[in-house]
Amino acid sequence: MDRKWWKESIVYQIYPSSFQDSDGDGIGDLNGIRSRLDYLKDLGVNVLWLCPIMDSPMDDNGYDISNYRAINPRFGTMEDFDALLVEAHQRGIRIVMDLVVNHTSDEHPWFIESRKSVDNSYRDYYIWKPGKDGHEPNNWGASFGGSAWKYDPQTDMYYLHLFSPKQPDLNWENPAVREEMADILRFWKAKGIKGFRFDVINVISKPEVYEDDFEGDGRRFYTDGRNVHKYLKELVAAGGIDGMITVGEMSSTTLENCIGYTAEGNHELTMCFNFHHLKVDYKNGQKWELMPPDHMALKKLFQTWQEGMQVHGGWNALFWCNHDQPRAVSRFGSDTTYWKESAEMLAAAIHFMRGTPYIYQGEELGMTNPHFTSIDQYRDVESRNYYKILRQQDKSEEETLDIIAQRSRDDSRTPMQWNSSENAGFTTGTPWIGLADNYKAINAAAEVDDPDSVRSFYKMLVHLRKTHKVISEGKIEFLYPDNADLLAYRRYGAEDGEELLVLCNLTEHDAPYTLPEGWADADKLLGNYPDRNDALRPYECLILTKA
Ligand code: TEU
Repeated sequence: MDRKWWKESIVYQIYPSSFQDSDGDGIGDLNGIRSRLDYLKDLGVNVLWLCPIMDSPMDDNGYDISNYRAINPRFGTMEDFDALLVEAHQRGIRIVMDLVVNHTSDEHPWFIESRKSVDNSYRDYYIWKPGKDGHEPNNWGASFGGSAWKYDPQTDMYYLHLFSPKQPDLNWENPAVREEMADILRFWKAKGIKGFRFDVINVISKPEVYEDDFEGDGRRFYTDGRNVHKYLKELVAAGGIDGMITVGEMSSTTLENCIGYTAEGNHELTMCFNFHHLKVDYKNGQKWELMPPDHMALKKLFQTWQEGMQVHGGWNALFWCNHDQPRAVSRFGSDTTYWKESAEMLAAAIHFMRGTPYIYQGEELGMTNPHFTSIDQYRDVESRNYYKILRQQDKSEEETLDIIAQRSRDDSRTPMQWNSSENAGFTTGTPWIGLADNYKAINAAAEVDDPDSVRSFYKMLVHLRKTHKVISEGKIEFLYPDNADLLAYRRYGAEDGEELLVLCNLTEHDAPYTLPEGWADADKLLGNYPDRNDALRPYECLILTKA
């Protein structure tokens, strides 16, 4: 069985602005991360994914890059980065860089040149179109609200921006753009980077014709676009990164494309994020319309993607949370009565699946949404835009803030909770964003030495992945398809012959079940309740093992 190192790895995602501040300016930085490497080594993770640290005006918190070969001074210097890399490697930890290739900042020199004139040598680095009847070139919408086009008076034309107007989309049909990106990969590979996370990589290939979309916001025309696989193969080869850990963020993608992106013989990426399972609480498929998570839809999506990728040699990134998502325990579990049980059940539910698990900073502590009560507490461009949009839709202040509190990307961007001291030990200054209201109870100091803490449960999950090959190498089969409360699957078929049965109660009430034949005498490998019970208790996970 193939033993690619990233199949046995656990990736820890760091949002640098909120992880650890070392110089008291209220913003997390590289030296702060370096000071916490022993905490990460103790957790057992062996890969760190750093959200963007390259130079940026921070309109979208670093996903608007103005210099791909310089460190953003707010996070430190290139020397600080080199020191972090050395000390991480000394601990057997590899660093993965977040690379934003679909767009740049509008303050990048390429765009500053491009907008100067229609015959500028950088004009075709971006996507410029004339208006139509005095309006935008088409009716596409931007992810953060409004039109996907911004008018630029300098040349009386519009440029495309799928995200904020300060994030102009690059023109990947231009070979010069593709070579620029390959050279950036070569630069960071030479620095000692061991992998890359590619931001919205599946929208880089745009259509030949930019037609109106009367069925949606235009994404169907550029998602998994006509040349995306060709460009990815070319980028990986020219960047010299084949065989590194490379993970693509795939917005609104399909199983078929993700098999194409990650099947080893395709020499594209090693794994990818898809987000379908994180939309089961989107009413009418809309992020800003609330509904409780649809557990049956969640089960079916996990089964479809896990079993589908397995058949064709694809590889999943396994995650509940990242810097764009609310905290999982608040969203799919319980912030209150069953906080610990639900945090642990959610972790077990994905860590025993087929793929590479990702732990988002603070997830291992059971960090929750911050429960902000005013729009002034939010920093995210998307959240602040949608506050205005929702209020314009005549939603009350209270209803609007309730929606924002449950959906904002800032929910996962509040400072890491290290201890119960002021600002949770994150900074000695004023934090750039407020803390969650429960940091005095939920923090690393309270959990590191507690064998029954959420963090200790995560530490055990990491250990089991390294010691039970069936987890990283085995096949997967989902069970109880008609039981909406029970997420259950079997792992089997690895060289060591071990079989696992993973049972998770997704609800806050008891979930009766009957063990499959042949499992009555199986041993308990892990659980989040101290004993056994006929029915699964609220948010109970139970993992059984047999040879
Ligand atoms: O996210 C792309 C993306 O799909 C999300 O931003 C999503 O559209 C948004 O959260 C609405 O729900 C990537 C990065 O992860 C994100 O932080 C950036 O803002 C975005 O790309 C633009 O670079």
